[in-house]
Amino acid sequence: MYALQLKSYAFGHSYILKYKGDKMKMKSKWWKKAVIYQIYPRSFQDSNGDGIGDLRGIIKRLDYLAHLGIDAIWLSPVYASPQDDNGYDISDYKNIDPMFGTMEDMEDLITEAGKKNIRIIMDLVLNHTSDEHAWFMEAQRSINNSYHDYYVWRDGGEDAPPNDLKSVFGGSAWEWVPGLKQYYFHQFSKKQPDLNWENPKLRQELYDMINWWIKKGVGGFRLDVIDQIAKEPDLKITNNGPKLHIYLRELNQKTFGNKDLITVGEAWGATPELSRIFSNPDGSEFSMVFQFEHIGLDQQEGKDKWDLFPMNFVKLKHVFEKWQHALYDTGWNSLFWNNHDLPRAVSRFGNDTDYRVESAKMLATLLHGMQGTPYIYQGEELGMTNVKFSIDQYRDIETLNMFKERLEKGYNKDHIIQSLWAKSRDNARTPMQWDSSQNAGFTEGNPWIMLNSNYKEINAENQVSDPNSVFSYYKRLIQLRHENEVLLNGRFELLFPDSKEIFAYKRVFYEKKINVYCNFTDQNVKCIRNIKKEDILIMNYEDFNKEYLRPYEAMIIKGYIS
Ligand code: TEU
Ligand code: CA
Repeated sequence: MYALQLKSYAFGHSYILKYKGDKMKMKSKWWKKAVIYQIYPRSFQDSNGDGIGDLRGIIKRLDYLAHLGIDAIWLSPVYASPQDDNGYDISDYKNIDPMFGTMEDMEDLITEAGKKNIRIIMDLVLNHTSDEHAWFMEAQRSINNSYHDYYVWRDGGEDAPPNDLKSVFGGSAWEWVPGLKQYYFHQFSKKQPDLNWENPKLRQELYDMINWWIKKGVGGFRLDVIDQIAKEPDLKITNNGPKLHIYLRELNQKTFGNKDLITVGEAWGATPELSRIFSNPDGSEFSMVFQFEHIGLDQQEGKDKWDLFPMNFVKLKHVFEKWQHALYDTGWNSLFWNNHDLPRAVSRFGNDTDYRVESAKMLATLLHGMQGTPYIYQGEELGMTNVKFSIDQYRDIETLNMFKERLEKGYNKDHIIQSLWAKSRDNARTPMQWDSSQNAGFTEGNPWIMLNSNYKEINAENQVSDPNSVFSYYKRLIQLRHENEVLLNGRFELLFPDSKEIFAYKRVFYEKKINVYCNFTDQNVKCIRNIKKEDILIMNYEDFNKEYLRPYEAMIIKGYIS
């Protein structure tokens, strides 16, 4: 196995040497071959019985992650926080919330993970802080306070906000502070005031904080809503503001720019053109961004995610094709189906009843066959599913606000609940399903949010030892990504672009190629392929058939350009 890895590395390298200087550096970046695993700490593993996952819990599960074979963990925020938005409201960037443990636990996690060659990617929230952050407490005291300008303030009369900009979580984006006779701007909850990036002192404080984390030995950063930092609220510009790339280049130069770290910016407003700037191979901004175009295809046009609509499958293919082409050699893609804000992939894009295992593997094949860095969201590797809660079982601020708002607007309650079952962020936040014991081995106490009742059937213990499980399939896929140079470097070519059932594509690297075939339906679909058993790199059925693809069948086949 090791020899094989070396060989493919050597091959990649000789190719690199023939290539232009800049690209040489680029091709050898570790994060291009890496598979990242996202942990939502409060739902991963509790170690002290308080019902909330914590850092000691993660340390306990590092063997599981090493066994899966991932290269890095993206850790959703564990900093001190009032938890209004589950940690995305930070009150102290340089402290760990006691709920999750101590700074010593954090350092242990970095060290222990490092021993298993797993890097820790911190989640940086630089667009806003908590309203309980010391800066905001000061800022609120008086308009002459030196921290006042760390946030975005505007004059206005009571009940007359500067404009009608809305918060992502509902209601106005402006909050009135009577003592100051001013409004502050918040794109998320009112407990998440936006930072003012116009202020160079604020920017420098953020850079110092980031460098402090870099010194602790982290492997990189995921940057929360980073395309929203350069807002111009008077012009109603929230993302991609005119100064965005000036700020990002400064951020890069003052912190991670010359370090061997992975950086991934969350950018809901990213287009392919913008993403070439964000992920420019010259390293001036980030390694890559999360863009969400494939995530918005199952909602009514011009409406929001709650307004459900059947997904346009052909469009999905073309969206992936567009991004694969656009960033080839000019940037880098991140590959993901889900995260802590999104529904479970198998429920959303697959079939979580009759073909749960097949479709979970199919989705994994489809994504991991493309060019980019794949992200696995905790539990995805088990084929965990969405949950059908009643309203009192939901915990997420976005969900609860939306429910209230839509009820007030006169929406039918059952209709709202249908939207929540499909799209609530809590679908992704039910506790990790470790085994079939009480609370799935997540906690010995009362879990902060209910478990998905299917944990006796879907859990890690069942799957780790089963060679046919979703888990074992992910493990093999990850291995393949580490070894296969066509997966790393090959260009992308969509096959059967108009098929309404099959998602298939080629990856081509010099004379080598691979073909990826995925059936997106629960029917047999005709698809004639000339396959030899020895060329199959991975497949989700035990045998193969040259004439048709069975329900949710998927395979990756290697070959040569003839
Ligand atoms: O998410 C950004 C964001 O815009 C989401 O809130 C998204 O709009 C929503 O989930 C889709 O309906 C990031 C974090 O990932 C999220 O968890 C935070 O709540 C948010 O930023 C604020 O920090
Ligand atoms: Ca705990």
